[in-house]
Amino acid sequence: MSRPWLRLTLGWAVSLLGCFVAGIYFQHWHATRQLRQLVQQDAYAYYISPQIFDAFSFFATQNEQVHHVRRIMKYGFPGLDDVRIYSDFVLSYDRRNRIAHWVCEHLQQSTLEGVPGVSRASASYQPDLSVPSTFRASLADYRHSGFDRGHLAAAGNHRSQQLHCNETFFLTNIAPQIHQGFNSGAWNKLENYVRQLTQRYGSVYVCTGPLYKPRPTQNSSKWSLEYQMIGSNMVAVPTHFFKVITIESRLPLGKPYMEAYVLPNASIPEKLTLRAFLCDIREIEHYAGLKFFDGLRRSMLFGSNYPSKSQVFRDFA
Ligand SMILES: *[C@@H]1O[C@H](CO)[C@@H](O)[C@H](O)[C@H]1NC(C)=O
Ligand SMILES: *[C@@H]1O[C@H](CO)[C@@H](O)[C@H](O)[C@H]1NC(C)=O
Ligand SMILES: CC(=O)N[C@H]1CO[C@H](CO)[C@@H](O)[C@@H]1O
Repeated sequence: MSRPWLRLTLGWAVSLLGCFVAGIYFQHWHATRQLRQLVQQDAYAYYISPQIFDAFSFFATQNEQVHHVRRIMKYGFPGLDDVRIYSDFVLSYDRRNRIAHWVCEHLQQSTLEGVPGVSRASASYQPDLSVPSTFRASLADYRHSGFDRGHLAAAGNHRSQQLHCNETFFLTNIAPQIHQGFNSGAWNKLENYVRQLTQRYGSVYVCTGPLYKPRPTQNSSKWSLEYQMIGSNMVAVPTHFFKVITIESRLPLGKPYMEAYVLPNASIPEKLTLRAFLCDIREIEHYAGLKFFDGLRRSMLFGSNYPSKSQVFRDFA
């Protein structure tokens, strides 16, 4: 057999193999993209995604989006109602009340430090158009309502990219809050406290949301729930707001520490310390119908018996 023949055959074989590999690669790329979209839209798909992506790791593509959701939601979803994924936080939207059920963030020192040029001054409040208009809050609902547009995931926690900061201004992450003594007072203090924890311990998971707490009626034998609604879209004004905080230990194999705060949506006297608002996590779960950091076995948690005094807080008080 002459050598040109051999060369030709070899050339054919190589290009055939090339096409074959390119075909597989394209199919794989296409399927991965579809899968990624599904995982973003469907919380169940998210749950089983590790197995699927393991099976797909042949061409090891970078799943940036999936990766960040898995990082933020490391300890599990508090609930699965209308889960929405943003670039630096994840939330569940309450269509009936037009505000979130919960918003989860993972804070690290790097995201707090901020990058020059990234600022909340260049962000603006806006409705999230991905929410169906029937269930969407609008800017007009808040106008002249007497309430602040209060952040659930704080803008100051997301300063590594302008997009991250911008997204905290979507009305899905906003709730009506009293200005005096709350949004500009105790709530702000709580947000600062969470950032201090992050500076000190390095990795902090925060879940924030509204509560609608019933009160005993005059006769005390019955309970009733009353809350305001603002604007033509009837955006609920929660009676309380909560933050559930999980602090990861710096020590290898160290246990995470967990604590929670509940603040009434009211003007809170400045002399009250945050410590006065420490709350049993099970109480929040009871009123919110959520389950926090279910991925952590509670018995594994330091402080999981919810002491009335916060160990961590002592460092900051
Ligand atoms: C952030 O929001 C501002 C104002 O809405 C807009 O001009 C800017 O392009 C946004 N930046 C990014 C990165 O999305
Ligand atoms: C309290 O109880 C009395 C009768 O015992 C009843 O007439 C009244 O309506 C009750 N008030 C409320 C607020 O339920
Ligand atoms: C405006 C409003 O509804 N404020 C409420 C916030 O929550 C506290 C505690 O339930 C109520 O006392 C306020 O009336």
